[in-house]
Amino acid sequence: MKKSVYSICGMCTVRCPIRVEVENNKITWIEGNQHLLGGALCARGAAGTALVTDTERPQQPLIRDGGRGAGRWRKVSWETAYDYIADKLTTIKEEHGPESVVLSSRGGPWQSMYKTFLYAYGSPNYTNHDNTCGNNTHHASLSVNGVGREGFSYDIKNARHLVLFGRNLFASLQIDQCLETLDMLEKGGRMTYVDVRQTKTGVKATRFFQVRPGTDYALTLAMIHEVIEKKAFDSEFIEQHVTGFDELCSFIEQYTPAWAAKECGIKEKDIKDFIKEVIEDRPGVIFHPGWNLSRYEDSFYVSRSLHILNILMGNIERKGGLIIPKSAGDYGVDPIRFLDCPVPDIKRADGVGWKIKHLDKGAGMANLFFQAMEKEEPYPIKAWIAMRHDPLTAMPEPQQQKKFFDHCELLVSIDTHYSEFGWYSDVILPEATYLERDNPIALHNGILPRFEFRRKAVEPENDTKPGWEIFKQLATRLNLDEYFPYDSIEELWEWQLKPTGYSIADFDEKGFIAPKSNEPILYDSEKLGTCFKTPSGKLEIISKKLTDAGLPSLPEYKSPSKPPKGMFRLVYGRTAVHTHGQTINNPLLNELMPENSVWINTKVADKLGISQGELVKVTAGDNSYSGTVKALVTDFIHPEAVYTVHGFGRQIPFQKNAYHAGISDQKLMSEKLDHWDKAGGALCLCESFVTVERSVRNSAGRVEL
Ligand SMILES: Nc1nc2c(c(=O)[nH]1)N[C@H]1C(S)=C(S)[C@@H](COP(=O)(O)OP(=O)(O)OC[C@H]3O[C@@H](n4cnc5c(=O)[nH]c(N)nc54)[C@H](O)[C@@H]3O)O[C@H]1N2
Ligand SMILES: Nc1nc2c(c(=O)[nH]1)N[C@H]1C(S)=C(S)[C@@H](COP(=O)(O)OP(=O)(O)OC[C@H]3O[C@@H](n4cnc5c(=O)[nH]c(N)nc54)[C@H](O)[C@@H]3O)O[C@H]1N2
Ligand code: SF4
Ligand SMILES: [Mo]
Repeated sequence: MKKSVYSICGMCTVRCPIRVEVENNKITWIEGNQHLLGGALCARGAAGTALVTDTERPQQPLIRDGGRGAGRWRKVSWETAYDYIADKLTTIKEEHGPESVVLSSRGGPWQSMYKTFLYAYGSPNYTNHDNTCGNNTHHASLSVNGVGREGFSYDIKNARHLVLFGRNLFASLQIDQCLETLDMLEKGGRMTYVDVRQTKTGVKATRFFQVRPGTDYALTLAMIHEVIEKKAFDSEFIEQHVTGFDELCSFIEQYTPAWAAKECGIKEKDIKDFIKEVIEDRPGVIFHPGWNLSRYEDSFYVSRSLHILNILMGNIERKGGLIIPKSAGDYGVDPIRFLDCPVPDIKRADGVGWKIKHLDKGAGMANLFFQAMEKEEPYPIKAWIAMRHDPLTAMPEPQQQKKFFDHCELLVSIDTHYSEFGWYSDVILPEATYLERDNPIALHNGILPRFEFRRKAVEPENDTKPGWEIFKQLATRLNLDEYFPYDSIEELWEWQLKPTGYSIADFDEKGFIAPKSNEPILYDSEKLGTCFKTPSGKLEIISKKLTDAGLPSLPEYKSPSKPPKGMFRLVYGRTAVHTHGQTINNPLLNELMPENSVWINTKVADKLGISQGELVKVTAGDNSYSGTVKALVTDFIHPEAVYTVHGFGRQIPFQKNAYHAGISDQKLMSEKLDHWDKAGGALCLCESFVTVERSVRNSAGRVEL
């Protein structure tokens, strides 16, 4: 029997809309939803077929038999696993209080389910991956605009100039934005790309700045300087919506393009020429504020200054600029319902919200729970449930983390794969893959909002279960049933959709429900004035929230330290064909990229006697870890830096393709678990230095015995 199913890709958390063809419960084709993506999909999206058939993922619930990490697992029924977890959670609650449980997840539109479970159980300690991803960007936007990272959509298609600071769009993919960028470039638009190395995005750009690592703030300051000097800003917009412009003007005087050129290692004339282009293209110039900016000590301020540049352009709520995402309500449709439970009124164990007041307490800071585990301050942490989160891959120093996790009595991994955390945990609950399960309905806010949901394409290959069922079952055993008012997914969908007047059948035609009108709504200036949730209600160049926290809004620029002699700054990123560590073992994607390499500048490599493709040994600054991979020798990386792709160097013996293939960047980041940006709340992952040497394993170096 053949069928076609609209769903949502789950190979990464971008969640592209897809259409899946199925024949006799086998997937024969996956493509991007024609109505939204014209069929486009990335390699990982297409490799979803291999995820379903992958036999090296957990196939039934597992309870640890040997020591943590020893890999001895007892196969158990779902009933046994649920009972085991519920019993432990009940005892932990009695002995240490409900707040001693942390639940981390990957965020996203389904997080209300996980939060509801945790909050109903009685713990405020929800967290996610954002301390190693978008925290700096999120808090930068909050401090300037009063809305978080998701507070703007980018109208790239209609822009005239897209400016990207290490936002490597064509490798660190988001398919709809890639398509829009290609359209924009084809229409004659421009793209400026800034990185310490050349990338898939840089080669498509009309202007490329290769900067010294960690000097982006200098470049953004010079750009602001030049925009102000050339009066290339929207004074009417600033007058109406912005505070702190005069302070900015006096602060910026010292940061000339000539100064920045020296600092960043680029040409003064190129900065000035860039601003000439900006003047021609304004207001359709988008300064992308970054995504994963867990990089440098001042990355938060880089993102803030990119927001300030957007403000100067006056591009907010303008065609080709930053658009406030519209919800169903803007189109006269009542919102869908989500599972919900108030956050328990207990101080968070990571200190966010009471000790650290200026950071968003929604997800707090995952790494700060480790201190609570060790010191039992403000109270003990005794359990960690990781739902679609792999702390040992996502955060640095996994060996150190394991010592902290040993203070816990219960570690649960709810995952489709064996994650590094799962392998170290006590119970693995295997979730059915995204192609084998339904998900609750989600709201996709955007320039054009839509309701969407993930629909099961095939029956599960193994004894795995969907998340909505896992949380319902656990909730039932803990007497939290009232927060999960459904027995089947159909009942949950119906409950969610009730206020909207739509039914599930309304998704059949296109796979989503969008407002009838295809015309984006743009708020007028008056309505716009009500959108910025800052203390003053305006866009704040000088943020009251930061000032109250004793933090500067416009700090003086500090030059990043040079690598110690014989060392290199380790920079990292993604490849278009893998998602973090989770796809390394996928047979199709592993074939495309079985291991990572280390990029190193040609001149530096020459000095070290390293040739193209030779093996090099890379060692962490504190000698705690080293790994050997091939060198990629290129002119197109700054000599102070070496670069590698994140996700490799995995240590799960069951994953034969991935096991010990390549090096693990998180293990090379010594002493970074507690090195974080106090203003932005993200770890400073690029503030790590490593040594690189020619490996003795190269043939010419081998000694005949
Ligand atoms: N050193 C270093 N650290 C980094 C990064 C880096 O580049 N270098 N990148 C940072 C960034 S940007 C991010 S976002 C984080 C990512 O860190 P994480 O959020 O931990 O990583 P993911 O790979 O997205 O997924 C986590 C887990 O979700 C599982 N998973 C995938 N699909 C499903 C599903 O459908 N259901 C369930 N239950 N589980 C599923 C995967 O198997 C994986 O084990 O890492 C950050 N940390
Ligand atoms: N294929 C694929 N796509 C993905 C993901 C994936 O795993 N795989 N993950 C998704 C997620 S979770 C995220 S957060 C996004 C991340 O998307 P991006 O924010 O674009 O992040 P990275 O890939 O980490 O890009 C890092 C780039 O920053 C550069 N860089 C390092 N130091 C500097 C510097 O000093 N200045 C500048 N200007 N650049 C510097 C690096 O060389 C690298 O090219 O990608 C998303 N898309
Ligand atoms: S970017 Fe690729 S892997 Fe991620 S959701 Fe879209 S198609 Fe899937
Ligand atoms: Mo991320």
